Amino acid sequence: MVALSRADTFIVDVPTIRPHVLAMATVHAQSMVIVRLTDADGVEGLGEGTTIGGLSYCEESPESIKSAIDTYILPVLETCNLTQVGATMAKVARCVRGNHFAKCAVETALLDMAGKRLGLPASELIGGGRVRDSLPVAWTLASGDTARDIAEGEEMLERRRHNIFKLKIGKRAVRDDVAHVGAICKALGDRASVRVDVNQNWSEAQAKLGMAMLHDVGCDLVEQPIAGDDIAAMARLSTGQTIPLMADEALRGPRTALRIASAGAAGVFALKIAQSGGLFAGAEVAAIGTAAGIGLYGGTMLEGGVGTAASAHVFATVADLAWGTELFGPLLQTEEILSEPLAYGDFSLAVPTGPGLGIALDEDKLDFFRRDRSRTVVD
Ligand code: MUC
Ligand code: MG
Repeated sequence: MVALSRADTFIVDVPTIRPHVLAMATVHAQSMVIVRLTDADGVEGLGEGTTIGGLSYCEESPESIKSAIDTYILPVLETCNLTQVGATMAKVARCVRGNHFAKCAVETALLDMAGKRLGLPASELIGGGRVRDSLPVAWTLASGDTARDIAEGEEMLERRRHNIFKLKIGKRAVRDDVAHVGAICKALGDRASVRVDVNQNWSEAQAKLGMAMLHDVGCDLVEQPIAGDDIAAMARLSTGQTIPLMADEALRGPRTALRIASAGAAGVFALKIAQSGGLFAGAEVAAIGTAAGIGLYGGTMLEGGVGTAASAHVFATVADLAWGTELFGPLLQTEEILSEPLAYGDFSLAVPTGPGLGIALDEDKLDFFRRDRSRTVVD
């Protein structure tokens, strides 16, 4: 039995390099819940729980993630043998319903510890193990301005950092949004794949029109055009349109994945570890998608370095990631809170190779961006 000896949770607010304009919120800073667990042998594990735009994306907020962990999950961990990650998370699941982001942060920390104990990367402890060392990475063009988005896309192509772009739409009239997407597709041409994310903001009728028009201007994929709980309408759009529909907010773990796959409600799955309820659950969603012939894409909640590394370890176990990933979260932030930043280049992210997550925190940066840090104001 290896017991928990110490647990710290912090909310860390790191500004973004520019406003990130989504249909439901404009992000100026990312608020990440960082979890650090230490066991009785002194082995340390890191996890992250991050959502987008307070409560505007889903039912969990940074504050609720921290409170669920502190108040309800840590007391369960105090009764567990932390070397048994599956058994520990099964006990957490019996005591805490929902709260997928909070559970994912804790499971991440446990897997980081397990990997360190065994001397293996976390990716070797998930599914069938690691099958790749690097992942293609998309960038989201979401400055809110077409000309600025084109300039940003050109710069990313020039630097060979990204050649897949996701545009955030759904705030304006459908025709205005399509004109914006069309201008970017025309400017970037064959050099890039352009996709959109509507973040559930269209009605079915708007989606029918929008998807047909987006196909005509050269857009490759439409993510969550309508409400994620309307699986019947997603199925109608998936069968009626040539452009593939990607499920994002609709996917909340293996059971929803099975329902969506059975209903033929999506051509592509956006895999998200936090939304799925953890790294193991994320891998199960991938397995269901693969079995159903659904294309896979590695999604993000705009996590920082810890959550991005955790996602990367899961996506590294997926044999066919036909649509790549969007693990660019740390690049959207002004500072990365890791002692050694994740390695991006040649349109890809290198999956860390060290034991566990293969990363470490920069303690000074963590201290600086912690929300609860007492700041001395000098006149
Ligand atoms: C989402 O809805 O997919 C992912 C990339 C991005 O820019 O926002 C996120 C959230
Ligand atoms: Mg999305």
